[in-house]
Amino acid sequence: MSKPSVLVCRAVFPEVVERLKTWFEVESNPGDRAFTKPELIERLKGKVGAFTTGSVTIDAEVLDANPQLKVVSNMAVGYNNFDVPACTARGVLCTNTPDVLTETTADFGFALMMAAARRIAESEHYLRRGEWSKWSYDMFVGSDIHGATMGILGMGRIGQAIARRGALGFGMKVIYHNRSRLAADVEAQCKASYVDKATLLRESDHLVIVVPYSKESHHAIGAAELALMKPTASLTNVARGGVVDDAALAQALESRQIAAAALDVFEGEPKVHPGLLRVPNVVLTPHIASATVATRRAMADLAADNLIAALGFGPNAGNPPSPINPEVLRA
Ligand code: 8YV
Repeated sequence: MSKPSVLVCRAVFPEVVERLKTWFEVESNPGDRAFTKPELIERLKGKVGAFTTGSVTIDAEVLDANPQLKVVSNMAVGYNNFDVPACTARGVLCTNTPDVLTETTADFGFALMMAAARRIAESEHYLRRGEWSKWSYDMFVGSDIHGATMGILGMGRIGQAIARRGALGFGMKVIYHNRSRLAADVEAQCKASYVDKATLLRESDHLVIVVPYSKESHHAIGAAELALMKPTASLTNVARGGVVDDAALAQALESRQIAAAALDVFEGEPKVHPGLLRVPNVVLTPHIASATVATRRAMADLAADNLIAALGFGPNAGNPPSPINPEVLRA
C-alpha cells in the first residue's frame, strides 16, 4: 500500500524529515523562503497533511483548493497563521507546539527587556562606530531592572514564566493584565497581581507583551496606550507583530514618549517599519525568541508527533499530543 503524502512547508531538521518518511511520502520546500499562496495551493495537491511554521497561512482559499487535506501541524505555539474556524468547518485538524518553548522564549523576552532598559544594543553600536573616547556620568544611563515594576500583557504560559524570572530572580514587582484573571494559586506562584489595562500601562517600568495575536488583540498597544506609559518606561514585544502598532511605537520612541523598546516580532515581518530602523532606542531581533538548538528541535519533534498521530500512525495513533481544535477528532 502506498504511503500518504505530506508537505513540509519550510525547511526543517533533516532527522525530523527522515522520521516523517517512515510513515509518509514527504515533499519538502527546497528553498529558504515561504511558498507564495499559489505555490502553496499547488504543492498541497494530493497531500493529506502539512507541516507548517508561523509564516505559512492556511485559510479557506487554501483549504477549498485542497479538500483532501486532513491535518495542519504548526511548528509554533502561536497559530494566528491558521484560520481555525475554517479548518474546523472542513474537518481539518490543527495542532501546535505549546510548552516545549515556554522557558526558552521567556529567557529571550527577559533578555530583550534587559537589553532595552540598559541600552545594550545602542551602546554596542556606539562602541563599534568608534565613538567611545571618554567617560561621562550620563553615558548610556538606563533604568534598573531589579526592584522595578514589570507589567505583563497576556499571562499565559510564557507570561507566567517571565513573571517568575522577574519576581523570583530580580526582586521585581509584577503586575499583569489578561483576558481573564489567573487562579489565586497561579498568581501566588509567579507573585503577580492582576490590574486593569490602564493601570498596567501607567505603572509599568518595563512592559512585556506576550498576548497571542487575534482580531481582539490587534493594535492592543497603539498611540493612546503608549501615551499612558511613563517616559522612562521600556516596552518589549515577543508575542506577534500586529499586537503593537509599529508606526505609533516608532513615533513614541522618536519623541521619547517612552524611553526604549525591544522587538522580536513585527507587523509584516520580515519587513520592519522604517521608523523603527531609524530610531536608536529600540533593540530589534528577527523573531528568534524560541531559537535555541534544543528548543527548535523539540518544537519540530512535537510538530512531527502531531502530524504522525493525527494521520493515524505511530504510538499515539489517533491521539495527537496538542490539538487546537480537538472537536475535529471527535466528529
Ligand atoms: C516560531 C513562534 O519560531 O512559537 C511561536 O509562536 O513565534 C516562534 O517560536 C515561529 O513562529 C516559527 O514557526
